[in-house]
Amino acid sequence: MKSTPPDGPRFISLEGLDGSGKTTQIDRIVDFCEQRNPRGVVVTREPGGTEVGERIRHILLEHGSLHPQTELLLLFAARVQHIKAVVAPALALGKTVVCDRYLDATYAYQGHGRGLGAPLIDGLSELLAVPPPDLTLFFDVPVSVALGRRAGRSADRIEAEGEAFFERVREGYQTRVRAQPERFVVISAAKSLAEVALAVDAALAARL
Ligand code: T5A
Repeated sequence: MKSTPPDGPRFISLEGLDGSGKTTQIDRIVDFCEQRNPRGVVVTREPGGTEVGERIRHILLEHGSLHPQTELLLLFAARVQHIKAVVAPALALGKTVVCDRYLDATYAYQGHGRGLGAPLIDGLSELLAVPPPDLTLFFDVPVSVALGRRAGRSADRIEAEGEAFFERVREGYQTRVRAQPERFVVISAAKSLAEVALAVDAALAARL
């Protein structure tokens, strides 16, 4: 292949509360990345991104009871398959990978939201050699805004959690940002669609 991949970040994750608006911006992000990388862009998501991962996603999001540790291990099972089958091969080919949710969601939702703590997630990530993303766009919104955007839509098992759970999740994300500020760009996502789009453009122009 003659084209050269860009030097900048190629493994990009999008994070935020359910209803933060990250998925709404994904096409814009992908367009931007496609212009930067002649080798192409793979768009994917977690949990999911592979056939088995999508089946695990269904178990995770359908209603019913799951112990928090079971939830965590299912997420990692889906993640390992996703890394081995999708993320690592795409990066090896010089492509950019845009992933709707990844490892930071586990720290935020399972570590903080469910109260499992970070050391267990650190340990599993190290044991399974989970690669960190190069760049993470965190779409930050107050919980009330996220809940308002989801109003009228049926909630899955995780979305059915109460406000206090999502406050902990948001704190979890903010803790991750404070710990690794160089990897994150925080987008103030409570603004209008047009303003958020401009913030996304500025973040990508500065970092890619
Ligand atoms: N999970 C995932 C874990 O618990 N641990 C993990 O490790 C991982 C990887 C995934 C669930 O799995 C959990 C977290 C999640 O609960 P999902 O369906 O993929 O489930 O959930 P989300 O990725 O959160 O998808 P959502 O659609 O719920 O949220 P988004 O992507 O943040 O929001 P979006 O873009 O769909 O927008 C929501 C609504 O708001 C409007 C949109 O039009 C849409 O109607 N909107 C705006 N309105 C006004 N102003 C703006 N700026 C707006 N932006 C969007």
